[in-house]
Amino acid sequence: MPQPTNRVFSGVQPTGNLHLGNYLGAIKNFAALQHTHECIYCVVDLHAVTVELVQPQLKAQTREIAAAYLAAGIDPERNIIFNQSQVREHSELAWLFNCVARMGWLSRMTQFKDKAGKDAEQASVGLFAYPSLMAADILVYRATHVPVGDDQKQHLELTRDIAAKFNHDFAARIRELGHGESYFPVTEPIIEGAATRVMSLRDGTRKMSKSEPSDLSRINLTDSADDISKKIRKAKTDPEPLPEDSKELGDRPEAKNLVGIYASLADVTVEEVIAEHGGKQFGAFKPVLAELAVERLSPINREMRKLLDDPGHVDSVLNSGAARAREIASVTIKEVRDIFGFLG
Ligand code: AQP
Repeated sequence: MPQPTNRVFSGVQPTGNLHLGNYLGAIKNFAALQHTHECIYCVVDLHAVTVELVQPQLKAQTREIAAAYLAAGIDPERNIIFNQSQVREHSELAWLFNCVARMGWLSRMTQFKDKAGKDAEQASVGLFAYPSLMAADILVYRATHVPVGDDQKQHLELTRDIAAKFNHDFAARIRELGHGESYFPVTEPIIEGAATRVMSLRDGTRKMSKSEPSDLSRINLTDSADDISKKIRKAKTDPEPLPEDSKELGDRPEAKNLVGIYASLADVTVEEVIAEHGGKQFGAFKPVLAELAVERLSPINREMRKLLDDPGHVDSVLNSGAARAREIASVTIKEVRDIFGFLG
């Protein structure tokens, strides 16, 4: 199959508490890219069991991510929306990539170190091998671009390393089978916008995260308008007013975070936010930010609730997306099996 030149793949884990960071860092960009690229968006449920093995809410959480994609305006006819575990080719390619990737590469992954914590011996092998599965997710579609938040940059580099090693080690076979000089593309990350790393509302040095125990640390996409306003009102800040120059945000993590969130929600630059609000106390800035957040997130929240009241519809979107995804992935797997030289 010819190598696509304009194909986007990305995904979100159904681990609950989908938050503003996931929206601004990833899903908002997913929706924008559908106008210029061929897009495949996945609910990466196989990744969701790498930390917590037993996930009683897995189906509901899978539907929640799919509903967020749809509510954010991603068109399921024009793009492919599906859940990963329905397309077995991801797992097969991940195994093969486990044999391409090197222990040393995976050992350097900071997300493994963060998520495994102090007792890495007790972490699952799946959590360690997570980046191989992520590389398979992307490369089983030979995707050329991957929109992600800043925290996924290192995993994307590893995807590129796996593609490069595969292309190098199998160069002769790839040529012999008529695939040209390389089989997998060297995927480009798309890390764009004013909020590529949204920080916790309780601690501007920590990433906003689904797994953070304090609910006040994040704005969930399912939060009501009152909850959103309350969380922004309670967000940690320093006592100084907003600076008149955006360069002075550098050593003020909480102020920088709130300004970045504002800029991304308003689709303006950080400099424009400072030009308009520089010099204001947080007592004046927070209500304006809360109003904007409610205005932008409420329609998504409403649409998600509506969709989640009709799980049959969400399931049919995922099922038909999976069938379309499988058509592409099965061709890749067949070609990769040939390149490896497996019988049958
Ligand atoms: N705080 C963030 N700011 C900007 N982007 C973010 N993303 C996650 N957190 C932020 C981006 O959201 C996409 C989906 O993330 P994921 O669910 O697949 O995994 P994650 O990065 O592990 O997300 P969380 O929310 O931090 O979950 P936990 O707590 O389980 O680790 C990715 O593109 C990610 O970059």
